[in-house]
Amino acid sequence: MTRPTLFIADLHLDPEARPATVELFHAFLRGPAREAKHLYILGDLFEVWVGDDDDSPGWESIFTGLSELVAAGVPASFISGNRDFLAGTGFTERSGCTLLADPTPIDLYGVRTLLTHGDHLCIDDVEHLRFRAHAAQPEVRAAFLARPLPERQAEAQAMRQRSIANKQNKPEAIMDVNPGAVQAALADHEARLMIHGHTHRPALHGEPLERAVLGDWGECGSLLRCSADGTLDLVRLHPDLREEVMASAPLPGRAQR
Ligand SMILES: [Mn+2]
Repeated sequence: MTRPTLFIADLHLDPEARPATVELFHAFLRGPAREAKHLYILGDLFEVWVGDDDDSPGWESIFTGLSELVAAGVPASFISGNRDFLAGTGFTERSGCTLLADPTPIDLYGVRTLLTHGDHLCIDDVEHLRFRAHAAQPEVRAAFLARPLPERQAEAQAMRQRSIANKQNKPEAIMDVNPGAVQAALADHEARLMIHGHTHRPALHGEPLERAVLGDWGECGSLLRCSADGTLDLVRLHPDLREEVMASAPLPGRAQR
């Protein structure tokens, strides 16, 4: 029997501030993730990632957990988010994950599906996109990575404070994906379905299903499971690993085989 494919995003792992979420992630990696055909992590795995040389205590166990999953025969792929876009080859070597471009189309049991973190679809948030474009420049990245680790950590901390303050002044709609940007991305990649995170608004949109949005992790986890028979389940993962199905939909227009 073909195994299900799992998608997660926005864990915002922070071993110091939120150890319980890290514990739940470990339990997930040792438990439900082991049944998967493939695990896709669609960005913001870390609350913040300031460079692959970050050896803060706590990260290592997360890398070990991921590499144990991969060693057990479950490939894991990672698309970086706006919190961990500096994850590079050091991250992939330490975790065993494959790094994918944002966006990346995949064949999901016969359905062409576009995977993305999702923040590039929030085109109404001009300020955020300006920052992303700036930070994506190779020379800007190199200059930031050349600074001492403690300095980068302090800068990231300051940016987070500013971002929290900023969000309070932004209308809700600005921070959601733009429907036109979603349609354009689907058309560009000739995809039927999109799966993304970032907005922390877990839902299955469209009939037939067109867009699946992953939830963020806190006390509970959130995952999207696509079974080989073509059913997508949006699942809340409780701390005791109990799974609560929040929404279900069939894969859209699956090619007959
Ligand atoms: Mn994000």
